[in-house]
Amino acid sequence: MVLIVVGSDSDLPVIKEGAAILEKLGVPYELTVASAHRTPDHLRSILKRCHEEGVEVFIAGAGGAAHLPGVVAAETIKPVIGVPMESESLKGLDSLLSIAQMPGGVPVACMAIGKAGARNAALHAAAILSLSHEDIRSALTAYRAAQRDAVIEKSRSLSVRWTKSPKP
Ligand code: RP5
Repeated sequence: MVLIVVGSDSDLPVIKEGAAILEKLGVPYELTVASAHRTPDHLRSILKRCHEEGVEVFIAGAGGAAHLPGVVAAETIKPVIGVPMESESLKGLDSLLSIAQMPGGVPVACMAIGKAGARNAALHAAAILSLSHEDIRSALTAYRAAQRDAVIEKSRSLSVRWTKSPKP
């Protein structure tokens, strides 16, 4: 249902955070490495195959002059979610702006830089799929409920409660 593509194997530790969430939600996905500038033909052939196989949402992660999500979006009308990778020199600001600032006409949904973005890309892909897949809608609803319960539990265990009135 989802193709996750990253521009380099150096992006894998980050994007795997998102892949783990798709697994948790029971969303079938393929994870691959293909670069818009280093392997353009390879990328195009992967996208063509994924189209034929019925992939419904694309997640593309890249860093620096991060044109990979835009190039993926150029090849499909299906939703494309971009994950800006943290770059060494500009800490991912370059990646963020490259992905977010797509000129009007060919959209890419841009997530946050790094691991938070990778996780949110998976959750956003699941949200899109949940419009037409009941099982994913249930899994996503359960995920949100578990997240809420975990925060409430942490809040309970951390809260300082007055046992006596504070001295004036
Ligand atoms: C981009 O260049 C990749 O997405 C990666 O984030 C960045 C650096 O790639 P490597 O030089 O580590 O292969 O294409």
